[in-house]
This record gives sequence, C-alpha cells and structure tokens, in this order.
Amino acid sequence: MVATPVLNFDLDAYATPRRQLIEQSLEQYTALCEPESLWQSMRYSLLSGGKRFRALLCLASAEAMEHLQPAGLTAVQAAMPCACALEMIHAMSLIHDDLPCMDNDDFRRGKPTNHKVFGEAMALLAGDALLVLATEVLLRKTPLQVDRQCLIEVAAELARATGPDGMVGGQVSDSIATGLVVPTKSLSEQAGLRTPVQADAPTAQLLESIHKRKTGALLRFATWSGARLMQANEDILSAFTSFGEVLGLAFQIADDLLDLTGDLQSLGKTPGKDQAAGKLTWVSIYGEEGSRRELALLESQGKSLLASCGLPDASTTALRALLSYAIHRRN
Ligand code: GRG
Repeated sequence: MVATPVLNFDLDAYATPRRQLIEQSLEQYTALCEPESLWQSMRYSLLSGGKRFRALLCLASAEAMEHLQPAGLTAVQAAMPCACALEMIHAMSLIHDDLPCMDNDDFRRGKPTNHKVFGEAMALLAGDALLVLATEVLLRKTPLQVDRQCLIEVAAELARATGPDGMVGGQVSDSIATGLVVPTKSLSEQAGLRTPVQADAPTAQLLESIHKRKTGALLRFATWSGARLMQANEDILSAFTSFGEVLGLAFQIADDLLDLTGDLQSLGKTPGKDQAAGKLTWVSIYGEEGSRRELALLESQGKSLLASCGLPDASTTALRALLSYAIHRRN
C-alpha cells in the first residue's frame, strides 16, 4: 500500500499481517468441493490478490471497538468471517462485472478474467457459488461468543447491501445510464393507466446514487458491520455508517480517476474503458480537477465524522488511514 498522509501511522505495517490472516481464512473457507472445476474457478478469482480493502475496513472498524470485546475473543476473530464474506461477494461482483454481457473485460488483477479462463457459464456459476458461500461463512464461522441476534442483523444487512437496494440496484442503474440495459415500462404504463413521464433524476444526482449503491453499499456495510459485531452503541454505529458512506463514494470517485490516469500494469485491468464505453463517471461530469476537489472534501468530511464519534483518536487511526488510502491510492 502507498504511504498515506495520516501522521505516525504505518498502514503497511497494519495491513500486511491482517491481509495474511484474511488470505489464510479465505483458503480455509474454500476447501476442496465437487465439482472440482467449480472450486478452481471460484478460487481463481477469490484468491487472486486484490487489496482486500473491504475486509481490512471491516476489521479496522471492529478493532476500533476492541475495548468492548466479548469474553476471550479479539476483534479480528469476531469480524474475520464477516470480512471474508465481504471479499467473497466482492469477488463475485468482479467476475460478473467482467462478463461479456456487462463490462466485457479481459484482465482483472493482472490476470485474464474468470470467463476468459473458465468460460462464461462457469464464471457465472462461480460467482453464484461465492455469493451463497459468503452467507454460509458469515453464519457458520462467526464465533459463538458473538451474539446470535446481532449476527442475524449483520447477515440481513449484508443481503441488503448486496441486493436491489445496494450493489445490484446500483449496477442496474449504471447499466441503464450506459444504455446496456433498456428499462422496462412500469406496470401502470403497460396497462395504459398513465402517460409515461421522464422521471430520471438530474444526471449528477443519479451518478451519486449509482456510486453509493454499486460500490458504496458494501463499503458502508464494512464499517458498520465490524462495529456492530462488537456491540457498538447506536451513536457509534450511526457515525461509522456515515463514515462508510463518505468513504464508499470517495472510493468510486478515485476509481473513476484511476480509469483516466492509471495504466494496465498498476491497475491490473484495462484503463480508459469508462470513457470508451461512454460511461457516466465523476470525471465525465466534473472533470479531473472537479473530481479531485470532491475527494478532498470527502476526506475531510470522513475525518470529521471519526473525530466526533466519541472514540479516542487512537482507536480510529486505522480507519482514517484507510480513508486516505482509498483516496490517494494508485490501484
Ligand atoms: C449477482 C448479487 C450480484 C451482483 C452482481 C456485477 C454486479 C452485480 C455489480 C458490479 C459491482 C462492481 C464491480 C462495482 C465496482 C466496484 C469497484 C470499484 C471495484 C474495484 O474494487 P477494488 O479496487 O478491487 O477494491 P481489488 O482488486 O483490489 O479487490
């Protein structure tokens, strides 16, 4: 990870051992299954590197609550299954996003995309399998010391962040905006009950809503869930939710910028695809400078949210560093 502007905090030293634990846990949660070709396809994408940003965020949010730890359990132990479930859902979304019927990408994380190696049908099914496995891992592997009611709530929120109100809904709105998906007429219009109206939100508002759902929902879930699994109080949960929302938007704006400024080697995927596909992005509306200004604003908003959440500064240093990283990253 590149150096971040958070003083006296070495994000690499924080992230490296946690990333190792994340990789070990993902390995363990994807033990050999039948048919073996499905297992290979799932693991090809799940264990192909990646920054593990969502998992790190979930762990950092749990660790901010370390003082509330349930008996005999560290924050990392309490949140690891949830962190891994997030990475499984994220890997699934990348596999599906790369398919020819979506973004049609050939490279991801510096390797040929899943469907290029295993074929479209298997890529689709490996994504499906990872999506379902994520829920099983969260529910079965979260240690018994974590309150079961809390766990059910976390599982329900994960489903919401992934589904029509979250990532899938955001992806559909994005696909409609790009012209990839043609919206159907509403049922009342089909029945001839009212004159069709152009109900699209203004473009900038629509884009913010797409970013917050397509990318932001999982990141917001990451910051909320870590704290929730540690029984954080409502004030902290609300501050972490707002922080996650700010971070989620910033992460996708940075992604839009990287598509413009990055290269194949550092990104691990083909740059320039947003512009080529005529995608609605922060850069296409506000330009490079406007996007950087928004990122600076979001960085200070995110830090203020953490500063006023009632926790000592030292507890939220990793979260602040992850926010800065999301904004200043090179891949
Ligand atoms: C079937 C439930 C279901 C969902 C699929 C395809 C889809 C719906 C959603 C696509 C969501 C998507 C790919 C959003 C982009 C998010 C994004 C910025 C990805 C890049 O994340 P990084 O930079 O990647 O964290 P690494 O490789 O580091 O993990």
